[in-house]
Amino acid sequence: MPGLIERYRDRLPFAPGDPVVSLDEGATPLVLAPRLSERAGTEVWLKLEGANPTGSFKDRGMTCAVSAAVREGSHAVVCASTGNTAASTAAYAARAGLRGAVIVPEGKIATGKLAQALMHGARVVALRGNFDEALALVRELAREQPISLVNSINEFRIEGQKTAAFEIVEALDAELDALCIPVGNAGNITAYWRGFKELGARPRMLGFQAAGAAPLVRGAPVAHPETVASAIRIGNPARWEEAMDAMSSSGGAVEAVSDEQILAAYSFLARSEGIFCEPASAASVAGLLAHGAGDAQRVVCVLTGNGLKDPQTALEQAGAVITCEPELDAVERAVLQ
Ligand code: AN7
Repeated sequence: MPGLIERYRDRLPFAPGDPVVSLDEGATPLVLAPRLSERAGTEVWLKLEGANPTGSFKDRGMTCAVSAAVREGSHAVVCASTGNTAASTAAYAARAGLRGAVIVPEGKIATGKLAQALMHGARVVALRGNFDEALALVRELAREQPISLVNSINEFRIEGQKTAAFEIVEALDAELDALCIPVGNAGNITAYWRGFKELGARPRMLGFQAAGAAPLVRGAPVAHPETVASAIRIGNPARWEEAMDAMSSSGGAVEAVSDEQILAAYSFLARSEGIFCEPASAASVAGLLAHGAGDAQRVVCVLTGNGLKDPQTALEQAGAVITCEPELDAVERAVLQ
């Protein structure tokens, strides 16, 4: 399958002949979740964005942002990130032959994401501060230097990410009543709503934030956001107004879910649906289970990132391995008991 820009060129700000930096992102699976549907009392589908090339939905926006940076003659791309944007920026910068630099909160990004950013050769800066401080600093940096900022305040990011909504509308023939989605910096919910509106679909947009990092729910920025879902540990979302508009004009809502609810949904998806997403992604399912989706008959939950990104949280949640002597009896007992 060709990448997003080629598939949706007529709906994206790229002309034929423009440079395209792609890893064949998008075209991710949309799978029915029978056990989750039973628990939620409605038909639930899961959009597996962890199947993108770097393991998260960020690649949809990054193919557009980095292609535009090349078109503009940029030599470097930079972002602030809780991890996934950093991994995606680093990969697409490598692909384009651009310098990549990422600013992440020190000690607060999942191991897999750090490994990705470093392997792709980006300059990785660990800030002694949180994501919101990092974003404020890169915004200033990009004003003063000829560098492309590829956070979701970059319009090309939103344009690329709206294609996930196109894929859902195509797959379900526009028959969906609600979309459940985790909200951090609020770029993705903004992008989905734009994509749905462009195709004339109007599902209720149900955004979910971690309780310790829920500025949109509280109606005020959170100075010291905290949650096990490190990807959405964000206290002052850049796309605040647009996210609130998406939820209010679609008849949706924004709600909080506790870390406990997030981890329960994370384990349930892995054990009962065979789907390993990262904790932040499970906030969409936790939200559906905790708050419902009104009278929606068909719901899509967006699983934004792959579980392999964060092996540490997984190992803390999962059962222990069983050690065993190399003898048949012992193996038989270990396997069958
Ligand atoms: C797995 O990587 O902000 O509401 O810097 O990685 O569009 O911010 C990540 C966000 C949900 C929230 N799920 O999306 C970053 C970053 C996962 C994420 C979100 C993120 P937005």
